Amino acid sequence: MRNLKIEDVEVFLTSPNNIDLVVVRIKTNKEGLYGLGCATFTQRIYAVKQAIENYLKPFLIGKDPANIEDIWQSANVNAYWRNGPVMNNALSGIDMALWDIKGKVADLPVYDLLGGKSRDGIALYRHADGATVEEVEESVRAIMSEGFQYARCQMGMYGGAGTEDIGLISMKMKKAQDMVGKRSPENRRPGQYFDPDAYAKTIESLFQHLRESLGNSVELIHDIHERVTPIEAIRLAKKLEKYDLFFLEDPFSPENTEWLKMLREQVSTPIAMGELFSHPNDWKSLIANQQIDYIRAHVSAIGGITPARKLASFGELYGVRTAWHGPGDLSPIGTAANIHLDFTATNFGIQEWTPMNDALKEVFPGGPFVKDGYANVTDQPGLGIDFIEEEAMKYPPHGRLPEWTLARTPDGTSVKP
Ligand code: GCO
Ligand code: MG
Repeated sequence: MRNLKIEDVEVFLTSPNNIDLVVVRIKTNKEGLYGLGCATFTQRIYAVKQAIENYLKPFLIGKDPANIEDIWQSANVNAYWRNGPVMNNALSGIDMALWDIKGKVADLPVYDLLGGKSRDGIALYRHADGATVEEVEESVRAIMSEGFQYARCQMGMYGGAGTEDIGLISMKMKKAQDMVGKRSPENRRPGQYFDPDAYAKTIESLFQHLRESLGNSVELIHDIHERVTPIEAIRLAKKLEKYDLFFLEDPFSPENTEWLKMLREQVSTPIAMGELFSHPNDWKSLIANQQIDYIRAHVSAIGGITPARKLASFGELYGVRTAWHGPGDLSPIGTAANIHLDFTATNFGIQEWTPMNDALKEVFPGGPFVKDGYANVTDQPGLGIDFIEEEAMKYPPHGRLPEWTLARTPDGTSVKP
């Protein structure tokens, strides 16, 4: 479309599912033509909002929204220092909104712009959790009864920490917390305590129980979430190998990926990593050296659809499949972007799925829907999802720091969450 210009860039903070989300809306000079993007870095929402309003908005006003690649590249480098989750999320809000606009102009869904559908539905995995092996089994069975064939299984959440409600799933797991508490010195400082050694010793019993009770009727996933030392992660991976996991996620932190070489020499369980990645150097050598099997990048944290489709193609060359991050701290616009990418990438692996509550559906009508364990999208142009500002305003952001990220071991040491 000729003579199209970006006229306004707006940022909205909202929390319909009790988790702070960041939404970007780009308006054009054509009446009613706008695009939507997800810029959710839930732990730093105000930083992302400021980055967009103070730096990206003035850079974008008056530009032609058709030039997505040029806008992405120039906005990425015009601060000279680049990458990082704040700036990447800000850029993602813009990038997704521009793809949305392009789809609306072309009257085509984004998956068509990206090459068309490679499959008929997007296989999803859901989260199962519980305080005991029986509770986790029950949680997996509930997921299976809804038609899902893949379940990520934790016991007492990450590292067995247990949690009241971290916003991702709600469970009463005070028991586990209290047990760790008994092993701490007096006057322990605030935080979410967990015991990495106890976790490493007990988690095998969960998968033994699940395979005994469920057989091979479901694919099982586990997220170590960087909660143990690297060598303990290797020991853990070896113990879990016989349970045929679909993948084991984040055995190491991004700072410790050198250990993957040692892990790969000893265990053939597929490895998934990447939700914390925000710089191309985080994934380049891991993919080129076949050290991971699934790339878990959080699409908005790497800068949006533009870099994500390149990352997917890069993985294709090396047999690495996609498993885009899909937690609760992602707006349904981000979920829609994931699903459009999933439809097109030939090396799609699996998609993490967090169910939406009614409030989310009212704020973000349209978008992906689920049937029998598979996600799909309508053939509406663009990302196919809308944003109702008046509904969003009913759910102001909390703006507080989540408590679960203050992870501590029994002696009080602060560790990676
Ligand atoms: C996952 C993740 C998330 C993160 C969360 C951080 O695999 O789904 O580990 O649950 O912990 O997105 O804010
Ligand atoms: Mg994870």
